[in-house]
Amino acid sequence: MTHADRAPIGIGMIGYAFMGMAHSQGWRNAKSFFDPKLEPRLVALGGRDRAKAEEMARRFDWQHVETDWRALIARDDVDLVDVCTPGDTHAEIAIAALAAGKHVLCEKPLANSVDEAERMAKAAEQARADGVRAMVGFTYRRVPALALARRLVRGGRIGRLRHVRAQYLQDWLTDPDAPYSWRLDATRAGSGALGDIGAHVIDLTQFLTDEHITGVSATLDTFVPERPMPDGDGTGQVTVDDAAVFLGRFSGGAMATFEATRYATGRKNAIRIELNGTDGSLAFDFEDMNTLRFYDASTSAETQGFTRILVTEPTHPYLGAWWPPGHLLGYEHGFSHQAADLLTAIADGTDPEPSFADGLRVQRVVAAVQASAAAGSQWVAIKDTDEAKTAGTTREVA
Ligand code: SOE
Repeated sequence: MTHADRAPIGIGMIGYAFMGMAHSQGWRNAKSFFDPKLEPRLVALGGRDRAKAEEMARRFDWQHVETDWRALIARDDVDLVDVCTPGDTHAEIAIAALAAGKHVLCEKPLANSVDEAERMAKAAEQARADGVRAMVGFTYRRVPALALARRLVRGGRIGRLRHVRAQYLQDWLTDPDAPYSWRLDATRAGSGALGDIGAHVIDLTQFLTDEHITGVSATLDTFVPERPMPDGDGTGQVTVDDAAVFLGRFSGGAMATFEATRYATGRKNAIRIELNGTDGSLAFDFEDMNTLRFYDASTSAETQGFTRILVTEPTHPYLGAWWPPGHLLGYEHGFSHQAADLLTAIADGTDPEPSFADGLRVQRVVAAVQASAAAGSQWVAIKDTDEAKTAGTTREVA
């Protein structure tokens, strides 16, 4: 197809902070490097503060600004709504956009509760009948090394899964004087480290293994219960977890350990995943995100060891669109992969992943972790809608 053949698709994005910036770059680079069948047009940027929104629209080449998200959704030149707002607004905005016939990309976690996530997943299923698509933004699935890991697991290269070890470690709240923010307010964020970064490793491990977490035993903690307001006027009560640690079981029987914390002093954005199977292991660390370590137990003892795969070959997921081997990718590239895959799904009439149903599945695990922690780390089983449907039973606790 030539440039003239590219059908345009109008993007309207609500929110322009960290995620708004990452998504803006993602849409632009998806167009430039992946040349999708639908050409994203950055039509409208939504933000309540017009001056700030106008500044970000100028910097990231958005054509128009709306200060009311409802007006943005109502625009005839907006075909897809990209929700980059705090979690307490995801359900209202996404459901309204789907009802208006707009495709939706919603940042993670999908929602602040299972109830909200269920309503969103139902709205997405209803809109799907009209060809409207919805995706939730668990972008780490689209780190090439992790997409390669999934390919190896699905190819049977590590055999039957025995252990899943997953951590998401940050340290931006270690200082007790770090200021209060919406992320520390349960009414805005739903939960703390658990739903913000724990949600990533919950989704990632279910993606990598193609299995579901069927139960958890958890503990949560809030180390600093009160923090100075950013404007210096008083303090705010922290009403979310600072750290989550939990055990889990996967539907294929594997044992799992999870950790999500904002107090891992010195760890800035360390996502560490290790999968141990009967025939091998895979290990990944986001702080070395272009490599994947693979242990193949079928090789001779003489040469056995973890291989350090540099995931920059054109045959590796997504790499064909970027640079020659050895020229590394970064955090922001996952947002281009996410945008490109969503545009392709819409153009092809297929279901983008992760779906809102995948997002709901993560929300159920988050709720089970909270329920377990509130019940003295009691084991909490998790209803899995798919299995419940087929088995005709509901193994629901959370
Ligand atoms: C938290 O600090 C955060 O910004 C998460 O909200 C993002 O999802 C993660 O990608 C980086 O860290």
